Amino acid sequence: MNALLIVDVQNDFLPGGNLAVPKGDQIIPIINNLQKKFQLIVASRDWHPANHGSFASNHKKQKPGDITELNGLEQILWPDHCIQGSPGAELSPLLNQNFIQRIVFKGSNPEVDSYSAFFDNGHKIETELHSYLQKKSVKRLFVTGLAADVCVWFTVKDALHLGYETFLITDATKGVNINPDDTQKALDDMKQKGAILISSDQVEDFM
Ligand code: VGL
Ligand code: ZN
Repeated sequence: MNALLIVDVQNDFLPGGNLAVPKGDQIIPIINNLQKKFQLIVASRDWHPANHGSFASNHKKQKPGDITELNGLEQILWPDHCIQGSPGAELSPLLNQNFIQRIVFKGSNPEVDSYSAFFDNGHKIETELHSYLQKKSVKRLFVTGLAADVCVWFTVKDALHLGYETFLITDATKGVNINPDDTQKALDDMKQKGAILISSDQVEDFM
């Protein structure tokens, strides 16, 4: 079975949001179009409590972009984003949600960040994504969404570890680029680790 995974296409990651990915909105029509080609579509949502340890606002004298340590893990501090129940945490109203069979929430533990849709950053707690995909006999995972150099990157790395044939759809993702070349580095790393980078018009060739 093939599955389409839509990572964190939430208002806070889109232009106008608190942690906007430049041009992040441009991927939405591409994802909506891709959905027509899949029988199984799953999505993730970043879902933080207001006291989340990844927010600069919860650390004294720190600002977004600063690097700190959170329970032994290096942590970039972010602006407040995707606070549970807030409009910024909603999936974009422009994203077609009618065919999404399962939504995985991540980042609820204030003590640890959770970039990947599969595991927290300490690889201690697993979301239900892997067991769900296993139940559906998914072998090939096609990854889209935001941000290419953060949550999409970590999700792809975990998908490869877990043994999925993992495709990154390059025109259906965009990076936040805290440093200008972050997205290129993330794409190179995914490819080096075994992900297959394709454009949305190539998807059928790999199904
Ligand atoms: C994300 C930064 C912080 C993402 C989530 O979805 O890429 N980035 N939390
Ligand atoms: Zn987050």
